[in-house]
Amino acid sequence: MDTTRSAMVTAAASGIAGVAGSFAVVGFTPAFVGAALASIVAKLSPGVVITFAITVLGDLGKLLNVAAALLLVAGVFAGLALGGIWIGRALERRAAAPLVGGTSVFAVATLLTGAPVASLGAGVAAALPLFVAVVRPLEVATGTGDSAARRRLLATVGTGLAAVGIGYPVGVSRGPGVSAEAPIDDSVVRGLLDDARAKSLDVTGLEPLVSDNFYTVDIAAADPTIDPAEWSLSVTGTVDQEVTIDYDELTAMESREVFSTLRCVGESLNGKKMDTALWTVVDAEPLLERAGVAGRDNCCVMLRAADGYYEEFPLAALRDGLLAYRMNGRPLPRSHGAPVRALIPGHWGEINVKWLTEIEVLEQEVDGYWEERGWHGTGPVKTVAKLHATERDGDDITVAGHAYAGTRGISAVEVSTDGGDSWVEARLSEPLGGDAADASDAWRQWAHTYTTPGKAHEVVVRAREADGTLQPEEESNSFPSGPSGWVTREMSG
Ligand SMILES: Nc1nc2c(c(=O)[nH]1)N[C@H]1C(S)=C(S)[C@@H](COP(=O)(O)O)O[C@H]1N2
Ligand SMILES: [Mo]
Repeated sequence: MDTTRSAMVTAAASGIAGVAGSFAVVGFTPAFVGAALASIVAKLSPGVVITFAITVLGDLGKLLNVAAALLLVAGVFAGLALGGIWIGRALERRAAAPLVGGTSVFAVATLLTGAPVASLGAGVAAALPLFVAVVRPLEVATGTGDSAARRRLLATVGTGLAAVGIGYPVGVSRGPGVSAEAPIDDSVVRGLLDDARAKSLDVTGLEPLVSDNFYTVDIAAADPTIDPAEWSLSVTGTVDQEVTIDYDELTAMESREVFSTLRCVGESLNGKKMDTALWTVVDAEPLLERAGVAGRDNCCVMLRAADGYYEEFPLAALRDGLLAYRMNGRPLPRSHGAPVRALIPGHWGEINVKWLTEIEVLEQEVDGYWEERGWHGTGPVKTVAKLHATERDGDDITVAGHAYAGTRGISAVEVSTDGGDSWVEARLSEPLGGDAADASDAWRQWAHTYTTPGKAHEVVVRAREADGTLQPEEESNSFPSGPSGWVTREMSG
């Protein structure tokens, strides 16, 4: 085999092994080269590209982002390996290939991730195929001429594949911990969750009042991993005195349970990025008081997070804000902002900052992460009634979904089965909460059963807020300030 081709194959094996080595050491965390590059690509992408990825591609966009980053980083590592091979040949020092290749992969990985230990995994793994190929004539490679070269190349590729075969499962085993499986020992929480289950309407395919599958939206490809013992939250900016509290102090504050719904400004009108959980929270206000912000009329605050995220919104909204550290009775999962996130009742998801580390009090408005990209998502949510489930029983058709109006509350959901000519009130789930939990920012379920008209027809759904206000009919896209309009669905007879 010609030496250029074998050098390329060796370099490719080295590149792939380097990625696998990084993954083996840290798993899918921000210190993994693939995740770091995916985040960098997403952060540098123009707003329109990101908006397209979110509103059109959804989860596929995220997958493509990570896949592209993996290819790119494996390619870069392969290029560095090739450089090592060439230098080795030029110097006629065979040991130079794994040394130069491995070291440069380590250096670039450290640059990308800022994590030298994880990058050591990348460097060492990338060096292995180079070592096999050029330094050590393995037993399998003893022999003469072409067949020896081919066998050596096989051993090289085998080394690369072995790195993936070992690195992948090892990295996966470093995934999120097992806290989500821990039993719920709080009987109040158990009672509230049981109550929510009992109040959930029984329609096939309708998600219960406490979501089984809570959506996630993240700017970074891999979520931060924060040890609660290392975490702290600071109130900074124009304050009388800066305040910093750690996890033990926060969880020792007076806490309560709230049912609260989150909805992403970037979702489609009848999309699936709206969910509800039972959160254990403390109020943000006592912290603001301690910082001397109580009497101030500062315009706004910037919330900052461990993933580099930042969102700015009115100080007034934070006065009603909550700091959540448990979700459905268990420690906040990593994917939802462990150990502590903000919940800002009635507002779009984006200012509900996860992995929260800093509250900066500002005197002037500035743009947050999404506003820099053209979105207007720092205000109250729009009212919506979604249609997600249909059930047929003989001539009976049941349609059902969730309705949410933030803290304005839902008083009714109205359904039309004739394209909007006539309307009837749907049945609503009992309000969540009661004495043991606040549910003033939680959705309701609705359902309506009717007899089929025997022909194709259009179902239309609309919500009324607690004060009777009807949600606007006019449709608008999610960009820039959230989807609005009445949800419609074509039904066969
Ligand atoms: N630190 C941080 N907080 C964040 C985000 C993020 O990317 N990083 N995404 C925001 C967006 S756009 C939404 S819609 C909500 C989603 O919260 P969830 O992932 O728990 O559903 O978190 C918000 N908080
Ligand atoms: Mo969002």
